[in-house]
Amino acid sequence: RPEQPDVLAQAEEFLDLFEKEHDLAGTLQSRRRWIRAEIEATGTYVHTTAELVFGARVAWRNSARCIGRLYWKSLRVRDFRAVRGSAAVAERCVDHLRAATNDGRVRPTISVFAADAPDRPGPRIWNEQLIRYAGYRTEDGGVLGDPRYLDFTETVQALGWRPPAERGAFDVLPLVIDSPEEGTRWFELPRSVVHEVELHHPELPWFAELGLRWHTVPAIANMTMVIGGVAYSAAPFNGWYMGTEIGARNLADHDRYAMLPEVARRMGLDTSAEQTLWKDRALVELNRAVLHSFDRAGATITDHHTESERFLTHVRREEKAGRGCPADWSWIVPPLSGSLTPVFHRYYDTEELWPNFVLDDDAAR
Ligand code: HEM
Ligand code: NRG
Repeated sequence: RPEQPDVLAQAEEFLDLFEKEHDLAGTLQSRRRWIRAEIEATGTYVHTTAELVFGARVAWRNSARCIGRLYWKSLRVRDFRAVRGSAAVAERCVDHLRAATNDGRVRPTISVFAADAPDRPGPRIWNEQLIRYAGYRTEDGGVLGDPRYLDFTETVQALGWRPPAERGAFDVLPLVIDSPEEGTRWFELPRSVVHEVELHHPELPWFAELGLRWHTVPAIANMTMVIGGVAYSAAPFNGWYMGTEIGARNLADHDRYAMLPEVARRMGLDTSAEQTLWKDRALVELNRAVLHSFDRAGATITDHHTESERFLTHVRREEKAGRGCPADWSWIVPPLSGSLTPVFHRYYDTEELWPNFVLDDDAAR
């Protein structure tokens, strides 16, 4: 097996880290021998529960694009490594949403399904996130719903999913799960686990008439978690939203819901020239509506100022612990009022550390 030395080297490196951060220096000799033998026999090895929990938390800690890492130690890890069939995975994902949503008081959570083994790949979740909205091409050449999921919506329809009789801008897509045992199947999410917030504005009464809404929980489902050379290809995780993700990107980007022209028109802004800054003004009100509505609904959300301060607290804590904190400036700086947040005014380590999350395509490391 050509991948063996690589797995072994990565396992050793992970055990080093585990020992170091648990004050166990040099005490895991028998565990190391065991892992070596297991890799020789099977090409891979099975993490202990403690290794899995630590590994998942550190994978979050090492996610250079994530501004929300201050609470990495409190990640809840659900161990479903014995689960590999498509239907069983879907059932646990539904459960994940229920537990993580917690009636709106969101809890950072990861569910870990069967890992890839040399002769037996683990299950895969095709959805980018557990909750996403369908996008449909309309007869007039426009799009209804989220344009980002036009292709995915077509794919699930080809698999047999049927959109609601009356299509809307926020139709929740089904889960699509692929496993070697059961193949590719789709599963409708029960409405009861899809917590959503209807958007309104603290001062602009017409805002609610736009009919905008968003789901409370962002749960990334298509990344592979790599711990000590073991690839967990299905390991959906969630935290809570930073408001700008919804207000400055999902609802504002011209290739997403593109709401700025409509918001500006309703605000009565002069849209005849860029230099009136009508886009900027509409963007602020859209973001205020997101934060205000989530708050009113008792749904966890943070603003970009608070989350930026927290992130720098995290960086300082990591330095105190004798660690660097890899961060990707272009992802960390919020897409609204960047220079008003302290994360804008500095540079970061860029070294890639493991464990980590990778997008499926480059999961090989
Ligand atoms: C990316 C915030 C929790 C892992 C991001 C981004 C934000 C963010 C704003 C950038 C997203 C974008 O621009 O599209 C938060 C907040 C959290 C949180 C506020 C609250 C607790 C978590 C958790 C994990 C995680 C629990 C994993 C266990 C990641 C990863 C990315 C990311 C891997 C990069 C995703 C990609 O490459 O597309 N996060 N996050 N985050 N976060 Fe977090
Ligand atoms: N921007 C994406 C979500 C990416 C991850 N963001 C988080 N992750 N907050 C969107 O849906 O808008 N998290 O695990 O909390």
